[in-house]
Amino acid sequence: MSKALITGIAGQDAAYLSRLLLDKGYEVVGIDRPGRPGAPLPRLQGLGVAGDVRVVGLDLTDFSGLSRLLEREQPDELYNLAGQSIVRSSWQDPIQATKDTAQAALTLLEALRLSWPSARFLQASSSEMFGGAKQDRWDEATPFLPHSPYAVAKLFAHQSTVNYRTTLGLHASCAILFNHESPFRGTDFVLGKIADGVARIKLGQARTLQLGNLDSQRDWGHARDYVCAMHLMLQQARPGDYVVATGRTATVREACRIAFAHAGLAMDDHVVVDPALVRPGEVRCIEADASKARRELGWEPKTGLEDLIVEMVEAAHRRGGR
Ligand code: F7E
Repeated sequence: MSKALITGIAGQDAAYLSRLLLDKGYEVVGIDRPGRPGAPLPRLQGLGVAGDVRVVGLDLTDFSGLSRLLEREQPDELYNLAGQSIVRSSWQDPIQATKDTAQAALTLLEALRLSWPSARFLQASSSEMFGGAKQDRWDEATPFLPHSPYAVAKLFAHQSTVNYRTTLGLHASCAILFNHESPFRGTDFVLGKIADGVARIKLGQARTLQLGNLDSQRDWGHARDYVCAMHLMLQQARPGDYVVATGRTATVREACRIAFAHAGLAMDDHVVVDPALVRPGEVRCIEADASKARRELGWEPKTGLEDLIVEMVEAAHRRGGR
């Protein structure tokens, strides 16, 4: 039986990855923040796997704690999905964001190198690392130009992973993940906020939905599909870096129209632009090119934008708004 260690076990991606790996017969151990022993993990519960994942609490910058954990668990695969994920919040506490994302990844890599180098390592990198890249098509060769403390920290973790692979020979890979969502997404993210807002309007709990830049563009996929790419990456004989995206870019306005139309509502009657929500230094995403993942991994996203949004709106409606 293969064993996987997953950091950030409370998060959306860890829930889908746990489900995938358990279905494949893996033993799954999750790492949560310390000081939350026995705390409920609603996303694991939502996918029916809370009882099947063994959870340990550990600070990911605790080098000796991580080394002891690796020696004890001896995992075949280690997925680093931990870190603060709200880009805007990284401006409020850039030092903590850097510790959680950059220092934690380096500590994991160093503990792996010294204690259990045979494990295969996956770093969850982000398309935010491209930031202000001038190209219209973003792939693995596009130069990085990070725009936020979040993106700078992600880039440090990404380059450290590349470094441990190319210089020290670890089987270490980076999934350069574009936006990926699911019904587990909270209202800090635009699709989660739209799904929640539409459900609340439909249920008569609200009349308007305040949003920022409606012309902003993103490539949105389903988290359930993206964890399949992560798993496939660690099954390859040679490690590497892969863009994980659908290849379809849409505006926030388009996502909104799909969500409101599904609920039988007219977006223009309810959406209000709040200038305070418009981001300065917005990341511009024109087109993501995931052809390397399709070609080398045989990976294909199964869920399109419409189905993703419908799943999110229906889940928010069932929850009865938040
Ligand atoms: O913003 C615009 C906003 O907050 C998407 C994280 O998973 O993906 C995510 O980061 C777009 C932006 O995600 C609102 O300006 C308009 O253009 O859903 P988001 P994000 O910042 O792209 C990357 C790849 C990650 O790595 C991150 O961890 O939507 N937008 N109006 C809004 N965004 C929010 N949150 N709220 C609004 O009212």
